[in-house]
Amino acid sequence: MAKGASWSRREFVGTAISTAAAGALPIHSLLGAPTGALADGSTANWKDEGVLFVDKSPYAKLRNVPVHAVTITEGFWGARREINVNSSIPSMEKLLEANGRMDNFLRLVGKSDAPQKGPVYSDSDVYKWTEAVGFALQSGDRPELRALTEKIIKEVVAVQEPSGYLNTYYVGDKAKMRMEPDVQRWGHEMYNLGHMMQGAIAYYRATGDTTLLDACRRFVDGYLLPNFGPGADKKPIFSGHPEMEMGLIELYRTTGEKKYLDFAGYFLQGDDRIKFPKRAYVYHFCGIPFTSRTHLEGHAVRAMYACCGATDYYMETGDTTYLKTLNTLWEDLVTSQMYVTGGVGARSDGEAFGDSYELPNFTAYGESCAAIGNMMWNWRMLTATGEAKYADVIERALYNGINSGMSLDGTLYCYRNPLGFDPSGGDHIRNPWYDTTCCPPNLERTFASLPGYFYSTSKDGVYVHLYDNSVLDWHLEDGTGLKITQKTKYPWDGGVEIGVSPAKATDFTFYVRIPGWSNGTQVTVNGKAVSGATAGQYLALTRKWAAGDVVGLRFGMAPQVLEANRRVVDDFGRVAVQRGPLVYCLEQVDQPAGTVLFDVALDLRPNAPGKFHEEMKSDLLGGIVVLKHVGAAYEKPSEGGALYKPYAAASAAQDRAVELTMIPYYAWANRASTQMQVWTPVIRA
Ligand code: FUB
Ligand code: ZN
Repeated sequence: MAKGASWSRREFVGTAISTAAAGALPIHSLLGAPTGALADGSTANWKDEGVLFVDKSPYAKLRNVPVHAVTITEGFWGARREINVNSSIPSMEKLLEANGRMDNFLRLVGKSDAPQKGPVYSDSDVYKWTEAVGFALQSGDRPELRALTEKIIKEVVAVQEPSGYLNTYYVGDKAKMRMEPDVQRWGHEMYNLGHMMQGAIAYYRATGDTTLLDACRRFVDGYLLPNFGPGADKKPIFSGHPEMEMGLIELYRTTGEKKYLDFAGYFLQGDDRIKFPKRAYVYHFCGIPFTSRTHLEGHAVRAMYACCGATDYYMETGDTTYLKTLNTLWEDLVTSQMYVTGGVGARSDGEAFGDSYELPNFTAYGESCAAIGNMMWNWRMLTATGEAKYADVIERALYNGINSGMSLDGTLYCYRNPLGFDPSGGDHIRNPWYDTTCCPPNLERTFASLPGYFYSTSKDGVYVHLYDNSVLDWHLEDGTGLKITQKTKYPWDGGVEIGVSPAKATDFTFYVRIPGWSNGTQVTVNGKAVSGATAGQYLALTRKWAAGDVVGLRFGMAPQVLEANRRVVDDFGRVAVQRGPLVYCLEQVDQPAGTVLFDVALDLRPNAPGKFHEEMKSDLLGGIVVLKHVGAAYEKPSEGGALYKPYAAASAAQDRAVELTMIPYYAWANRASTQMQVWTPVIRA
């Protein structure tokens, strides 16, 4: 099996170098198939593969549109993406270097003396960063960034052993631990490889370069498949941290090699030759049949990534037991496990889902990676079914619980994304680096891939899921060229003008997403009103579309006050405010002097002075709409008061009016470290 386990360092370095030379060979030299050729004989068009390549997936209702086909121009996401590619991605590369992530590779080929640094999953940081670059380059070449990434990829593949094994942690003395049951459980070997595949595929789809992809295939074909799997002559695997499943299925889609799909199915099924305590199957969210699950539990990122892999598996196999389980888990998500921000994973302890309705605010974990996993899963469910409810979750997570994860200047990151915060506890919520730095490059790959989430095509037309200034330059599934242009100030304003221009007049359906939060939506086609817009559905506009057609959308953006299910005890007696897709919060720094944030309430009594007054502040937090609200502050501050006292009904006389200012949640913690809350007490009557 892993011969490298017993090699001396000298032998190891020598063979690693020869493997590096092999890594430069085109894929056919190693695997007997011409570069870009799929197993079914067709030729891969790597440039035109989307975030997911589902064009041949029999049970995917929608196809992805390649990232390069959508150009997001200036506006909300345009600004975020500029910062991502100009600041976040380059600064993260420097941090990866500075924190030894590349030395971990270089040491193994004698190019660095630095000791191993970082946790067992440190290689994945480099792969996620590579994936971010891959997506960024899909939007247009950046020669310097490409050259740097090529160099990094070469440094990575240089350490691959002849067996195909590639991991910088289980080397030297630790090599003998490879794939031991406890290492499978905690060692992240499969997790690292899953991220390597995703990074390799994104980079391949940007450049056609298969160097990293070849290395992934060598790992799977040379090391894993001959030794591990369901057969009696093979050892069992426990994936430990789901991730590998979706990596393998994308590898299947990229190469057409069914063995990768089958291997993913094996992971999703679990292997009962491995016996761990019951809690392991909860925490790791793998190891037992995925289809036996009825509840989201355990480590949130693991659960979300497992759901991604399972949805991918359903799209390839049509196995309805998977779909049934996915539907059950999704209902669990949206009825009792998801924050209003789209964040998931309530507990810090175990970075885990809590019990149903356990959604604390101040102690919320809401890891950025988990919100990203939520978006990725819902993207797969949307792709499988074409149902708008999944796009609603994507938008909620993206604008709020994901977008909060990166500072406005793109250099600081949240690991936790709580919905209430008091800095007096000493918690630094945004940091440039974490030793477990899973979230920063995850955020970077997400923002870099964003153009790929705007549209999908179907047999009968095209779907628009997200709104922002952008140009789609693509085609219908019958090959007819299609240009779609969006002009909007979304999410600040609910108007969107969409130019729809097929290369020739063509009958098709343009599915326009009417967000679940919207009400009173008005839709026009070439100035004529169209009825039928229903919140939380796609409006099907079927006609002969011709160059110059224009769809007008106007979503009501009046702020909405939300209350949580009463079972969410932490939100009881409190409300949250949402405007369009954005959830709002209060930060202490915006409130009038002398007002203590944790002693205020929103005043929603029928005769209260005013509900919410909107003000565009171009010079604040990158340009935001703030909401002003005349609320109430308790005359007697609660701090220092009795912990318990006889109950007395609240009376207006105990309060004084105070003008409160709310900002979008994603923008919190970008100024001084200050108190924050999303769910605020309310005076109702
Ligand atoms: O275990 C790898 C990553 O580190 C997980 O996905 C995150 O939750 C963090 O624990
Ligand atoms: Zn993370």
